[in-house]
Amino acid sequence: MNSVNSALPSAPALDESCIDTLRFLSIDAVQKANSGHPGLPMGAAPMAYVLWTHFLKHNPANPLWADRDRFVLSAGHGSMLLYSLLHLTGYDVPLEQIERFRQWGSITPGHPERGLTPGVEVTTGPLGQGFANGVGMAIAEAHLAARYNRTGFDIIDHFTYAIVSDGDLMEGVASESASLAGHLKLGKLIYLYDDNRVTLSAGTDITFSEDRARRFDAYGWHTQSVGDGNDLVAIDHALRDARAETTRPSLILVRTHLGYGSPGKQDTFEAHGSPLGVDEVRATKRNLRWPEEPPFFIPEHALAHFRRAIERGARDEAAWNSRWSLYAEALPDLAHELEQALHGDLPADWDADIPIFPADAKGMATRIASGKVMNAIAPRVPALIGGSADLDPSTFTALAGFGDFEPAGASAHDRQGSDGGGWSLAGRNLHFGVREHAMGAILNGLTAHGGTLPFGATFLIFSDYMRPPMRLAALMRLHVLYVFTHDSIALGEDGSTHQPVEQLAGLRSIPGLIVIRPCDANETAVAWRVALETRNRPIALILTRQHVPTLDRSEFTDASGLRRGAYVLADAANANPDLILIATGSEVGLVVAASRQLLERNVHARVVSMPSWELFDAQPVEYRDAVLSPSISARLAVEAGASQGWHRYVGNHGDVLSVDRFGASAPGDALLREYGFTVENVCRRALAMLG
Ligand SMILES: Cc1ncc(C[n+]2csc(CCOP(=O)(O)OP(=O)(O)O)c2C)c(N)n1
Repeated sequence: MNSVNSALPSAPALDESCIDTLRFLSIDAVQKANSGHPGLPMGAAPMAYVLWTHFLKHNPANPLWADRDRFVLSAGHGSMLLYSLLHLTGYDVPLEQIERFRQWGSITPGHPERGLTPGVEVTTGPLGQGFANGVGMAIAEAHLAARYNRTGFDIIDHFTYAIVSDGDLMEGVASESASLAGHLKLGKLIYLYDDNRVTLSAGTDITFSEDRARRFDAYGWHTQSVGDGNDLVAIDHALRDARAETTRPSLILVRTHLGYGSPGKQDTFEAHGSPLGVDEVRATKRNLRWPEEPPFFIPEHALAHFRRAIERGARDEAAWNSRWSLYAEALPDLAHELEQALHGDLPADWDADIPIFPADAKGMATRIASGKVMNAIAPRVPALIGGSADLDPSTFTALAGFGDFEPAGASAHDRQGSDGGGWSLAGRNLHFGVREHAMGAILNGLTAHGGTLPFGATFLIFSDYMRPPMRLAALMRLHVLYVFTHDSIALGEDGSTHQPVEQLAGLRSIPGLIVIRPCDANETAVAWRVALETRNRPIALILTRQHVPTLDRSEFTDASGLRRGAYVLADAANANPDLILIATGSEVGLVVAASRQLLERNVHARVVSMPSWELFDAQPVEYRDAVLSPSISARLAVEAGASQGWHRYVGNHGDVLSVDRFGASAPGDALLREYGFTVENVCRRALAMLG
């Protein structure tokens, strides 16, 4: 655990000057950009100052140091506060970049973006996401500490802090993740709540009147209130108490004022999201006794004070490095394993136990094959952790015998739902509860933290509940895995509410997300290989509830063709196809059967398995043309989902057998029949296309 730097107030005039530097850098940048959010930085500057100069363990020279404290500005619209902190404490965020806030090519975008600006841990802006990301980071810390720390070697030992706002606390994902964080007793999670009681369009008195402290008390959080957001000593004390509280996450409610210091706009929603205006900036500077000129003024003594972070950071990291050396010497295997996990590298032979599934006409649901593959991978890939949103028995995502993630002291002999291996913070099975949205955002926090390769599972239909964090995972280029089962109307009796129709099209529209819908057990195994080997992108595996035949790969092309997104599973016997049948997932078996029947009528079909558009689109044009030969315009795509997007592959003369209406409650076989997913209908559509 890092020590606290020094007691507050250090020197009241210096503190004040540093805080005003944060405030005015922020509002000058917003004013110059003529766009942005000045209000939050002005009110929250004191708490940010206390946290960053007195508590936060970080090294501006190495923003990726593994054991740094994590800081999330969940209210991403207050980005200028974060950029000011990064610049002042010595990150590679030069003043020119502050002056180029929100401009083309700058590293200071409107909302903080991971990967663009050194020191930005996660992309925030969609309110509530950062709140839940922090929960994921704290889970990562607690889990890695439980697995890798040894007596005398606290290799993983840091806090996760965030500044959260009214909007963050109003969003449902904050409630979901706060509930889980309280349950998990994440004692090293500390949030400062910028309680300014104003949002974008009004005061919170018209929308948000519950007692926030009692709400978080009820979640099992430790709550404290600071009545005056400018009271540095009170903030300092609250942060100390929060750090001392080891069994509950902390929320510190700090009463602040939006647009603090602005004579005309403080406490009004006008201060939230528009520049104050040249005159009001001047009036605010006068009010807080700050030089009106030049803009972007940074007093030398303030800069020097902030920049002490560089020396402190170097010292803290050096101390950690020597601890690491001793650790690596004493426990080389453990150190190697952790290092690999932190780098996101796969161990040698990680895939040695992935099974090859024998051909089987009755086959196996791809969700079941997936479960077998995961359990073959898990012993060899220690970083693989995850779970489902209360659907383990359906998604087959339990890692059997690898423990259940629960706080220490949770005696659980008689608990239901164990995946075996004991309940502890070292458990690799995460039980998210019925909280898909939080699950998605927590997965982002886990990957952003580093050291784990997380997966989350639910029914494909409920991926809708996870869409905001999935989009952010893609935007942040995070290696997060999603296992979505029950992937079509064929799931049957649960009916239209549970039957995905437009979800595949929706997921495929997210830039950067790789969607893979394997056709059988062996494609599922290859899909898992791709999922683990791919770095810097999220991957969604789309799996069936129902059995699908395991294809005989001595007859059909090897399942490794999945790596290229689409491949010729079986070409026309005469090597001169009349048409191409394209299918994904459970519909591949159907088109294989149809191709046989067409052959009896002397119609020669090429069968293409197309598990992933994204992987296929990334292939060179020669390969794509070899699979979907431009000379063959008769193409029928078959997928039990919305047709949107398929015309790009079947062309103007092609056809799509799809589901463009909602499903219904009936046995899966009956539904497939009613919706036209039969050999006869595929043949009929194929023949119609050929005229
Ligand atoms: C999910 C989501 N919905 C809406 C917005 C648009 N928005 C940005 S800030 C804001 C109001 C936030 O108020 P608060 O969190 O109190 O921030 P403050 O006014 O203190 O700056 C809104 C609605 C958003 N960024 N994210």
